[in-house]
Amino acid sequence: VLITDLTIDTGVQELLGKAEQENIETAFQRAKEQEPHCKFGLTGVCCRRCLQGPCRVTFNGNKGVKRGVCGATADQIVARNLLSLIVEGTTPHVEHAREILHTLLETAEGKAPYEIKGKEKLISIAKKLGLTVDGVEIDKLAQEVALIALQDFQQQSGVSNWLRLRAQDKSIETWKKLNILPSNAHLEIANAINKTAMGCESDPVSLLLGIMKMGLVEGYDGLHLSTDLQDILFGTPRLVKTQYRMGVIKEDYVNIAVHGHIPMVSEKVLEWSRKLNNEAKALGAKGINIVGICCSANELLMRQGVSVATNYASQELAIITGALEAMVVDAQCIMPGLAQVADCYHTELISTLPNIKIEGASHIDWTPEEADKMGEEIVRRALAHYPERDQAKVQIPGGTVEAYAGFSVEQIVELLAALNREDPLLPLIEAIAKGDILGVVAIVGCTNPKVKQDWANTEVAKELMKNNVLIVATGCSAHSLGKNGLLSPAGLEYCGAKLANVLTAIGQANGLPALPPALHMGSCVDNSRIDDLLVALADRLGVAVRELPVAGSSPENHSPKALSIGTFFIAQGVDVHIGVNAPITGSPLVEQALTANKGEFPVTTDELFGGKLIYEADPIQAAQTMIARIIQKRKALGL
Ligand code: BF8
Ligand code: SF4
Repeated sequence: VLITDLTIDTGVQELLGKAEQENIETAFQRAKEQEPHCKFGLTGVCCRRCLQGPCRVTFNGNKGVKRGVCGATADQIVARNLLSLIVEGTTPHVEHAREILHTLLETAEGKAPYEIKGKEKLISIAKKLGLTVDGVEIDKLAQEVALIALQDFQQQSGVSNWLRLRAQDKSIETWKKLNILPSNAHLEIANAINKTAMGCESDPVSLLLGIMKMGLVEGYDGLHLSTDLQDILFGTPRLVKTQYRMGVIKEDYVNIAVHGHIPMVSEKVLEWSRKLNNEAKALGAKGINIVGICCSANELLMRQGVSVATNYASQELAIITGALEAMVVDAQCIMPGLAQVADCYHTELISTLPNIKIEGASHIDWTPEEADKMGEEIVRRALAHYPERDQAKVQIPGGTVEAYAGFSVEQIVELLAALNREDPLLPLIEAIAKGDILGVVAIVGCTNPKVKQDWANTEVAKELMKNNVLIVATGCSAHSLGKNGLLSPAGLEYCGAKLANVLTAIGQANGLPALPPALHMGSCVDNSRIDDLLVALADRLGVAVRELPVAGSSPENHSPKALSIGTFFIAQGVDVHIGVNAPITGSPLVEQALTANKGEFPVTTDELFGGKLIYEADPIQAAQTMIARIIQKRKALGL
């Protein structure tokens, strides 16, 4: 295999060459070793739910065994497996939300060394929750908000508070009719696992509705709750400029990479790196340099302007630069293979969450109360490793790319207010109505070693921009765009003239050369921000979210989280494209229900919710399919 077929990131290509020379294995090679993939697994018809199996049933609809030992059919097995996968996507985000909830609560009660930086967000959320705000101290208010959030993990009936806070009334009506309104995130997760257990639910339609319900748990008590409480604790992101690519790792600094998702960990590491910066100078370095990987990168980038080394598929390669003193990880998307790579260098791999230990890593516990102790210990260990760095092994690919980020909804509205102070959303709506902006597509999700890294993400984005579609981005896809100049005003060269004019006008009204063609809205939990933007636009227009000319796209999805997030958006009536197929094609029923492709199965998510799943590996075709749907939705709106 040619290295240039694995990734379009030239820095990663260079490091893959170094890995080969040093005989170090990475995910890119291991992905090839797994080929060809088992068709039963790929199509979702392998069941391991009990010890009478594992059972594999036919995946081509005619030949082979039609039922498992218990009598389960392909439709039943695929639907059950998909619900399991969606639960595994949702649960890490719900855990993430629970961790931030407890941190906020302990901070409000004076037990944890964090500070409530997002006072405005706190007040606006408290008001929306119906709390008395006037004359109430900030800590008291934060405690009240956190306790209302806690009910979403405790109440045995009623509807999730965060869903009622953030969802459009029109959507709530739809979900109520289908009886899929969730109450308590933990209860819904337990309920879904119970459904999928051997000998429990086998009605594929009910399982599919369970999938949609899990999408709502993901959306409100995963994504929205995490973002809202993080903004309260760490502040709402504002426009920042930063740098992308491996070149952000600096040879003459003590380098610490933060990788994972939980900003309570990465913010503390950053804080202590600033406090102990002079100690690095005493060692002969110029200072301490924090770089980000995956969504920890997004969190620190959005709020602190920290630069981004790389995204998911190439996380191991950051260590292969030989210049990382430590890599700090917390949860989600942490490859176990990192430990093996770190072993070849002086880099210390450090895990932090009490419930998530990594074989071969050292561990320093993060708890809200002990967060400072953790931050200081991590930075001190990195300092201690600096003299151990083997200069002969250091190779940092040169070059960085400028990027803008920090586009929270609050920031977008503020930028638009420069054009219309009384009605900031109006200029955006007018641009959409005139067709200067054809529609909005969110490019979200991962990179996946099965796909040439960053290629599909950037190709989909470029094809859409060319057709005057405004791009918003999150997750590792946003990193793909950042590495390739699409988060910078320089990327306007890829836009259609109409879109470029709009972005230039908004930028210049704010003293910038232009806005970039893709607006970076944050981490994967920050897909909530995209949802907030859609709800704000729909409310302003007096329509339902499902009527908006918008879509979501995850061209290089790998994580079940991308699927649970996608489910959330389909439930709102937004089409979702994936470039790597989900294991559903073994069941015509499940496939038809989600993709609305013609078949005998009568009920589709498109009919029930207004959104469907689009599977398309070819990026240009995917963009065209989304554009066709956007045009269809525009016409229905009379545009
Ligand atoms: O939550 S985009 S590879 S890091 S799953 Fe993972 Fe996918 Fe990256 Fe962030 Ni999101
Ligand atoms: Fe086989 Fe049924 Fe057991 Fe699945 S639940 S492994 S299909 S017997």
